[in-house]
Amino acid sequence: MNFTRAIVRPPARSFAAGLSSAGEGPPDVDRALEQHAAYVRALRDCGLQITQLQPDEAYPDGTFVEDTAIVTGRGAVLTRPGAPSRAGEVRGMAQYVRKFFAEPNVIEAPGSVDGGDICEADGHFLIGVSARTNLQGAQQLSEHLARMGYTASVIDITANPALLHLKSGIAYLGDGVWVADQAVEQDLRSQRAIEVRDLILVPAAEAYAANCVRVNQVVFVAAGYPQIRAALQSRGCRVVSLDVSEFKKMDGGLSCLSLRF
Ligand code: CIR
Repeated sequence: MNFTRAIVRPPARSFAAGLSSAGEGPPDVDRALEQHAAYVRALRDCGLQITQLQPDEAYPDGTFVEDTAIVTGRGAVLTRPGAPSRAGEVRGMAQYVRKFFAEPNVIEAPGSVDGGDICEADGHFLIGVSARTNLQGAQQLSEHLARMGYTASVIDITANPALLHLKSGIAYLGDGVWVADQAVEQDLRSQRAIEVRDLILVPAAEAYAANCVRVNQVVFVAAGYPQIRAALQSRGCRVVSLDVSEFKKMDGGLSCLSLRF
């Protein structure tokens, strides 16, 4: 898929009050803003037009915009995030999603979905059932996607608490190429509806780097993970390394910082 647009929201001054299990201490907000600006520049360098929302002090996790909507080539779904402190983020995002997608579908209670649990691979959507995305949410999302002509299947990651979201542990790079954490490798390989032609297994020491993102002709990878970088380059990928250390402190990564479509 060729992306032409992205929606982003820089972190608010309240960023450090967001949810985190990383145990790495509070993020430096000024540094996070610089890292976010570099991320946005990298998206622009890929030819994307950027819609940049204002930081919102009321939502310290609001910079992780990916969790609030699923945007596809055929329509959008506004999510219902699984963390109560993040529920209100969707309202702020909805008006922007509606600028680009007429009548987005919505996830309703008791369903919950975080966009970080959704991974698209050539028209098939893997839906992670996690501490944030429940079965009812996965079911509702599957039905919305089916009406758009997509297929979907579920991967249950609840037995892997180290993975906040499905995409904390996998990334699809196109052409049957996957990056995966060992914890989800077998689940991924057992999926019938996807092609796993090449799987880059992420070493435990570089687990965070599993959350990489293909943006048109390049792959964004977190800086500081040389094995993943080398594995991608050896396959001919053009890698863009981005320092997201301050977002890692808040359990976030490269994919969660934008909605790409
Ligand atoms: C949270 O716990 O919701 C945020 N601190 C991090 C969300 C990261 N989102 C993502 O990976 N899609």
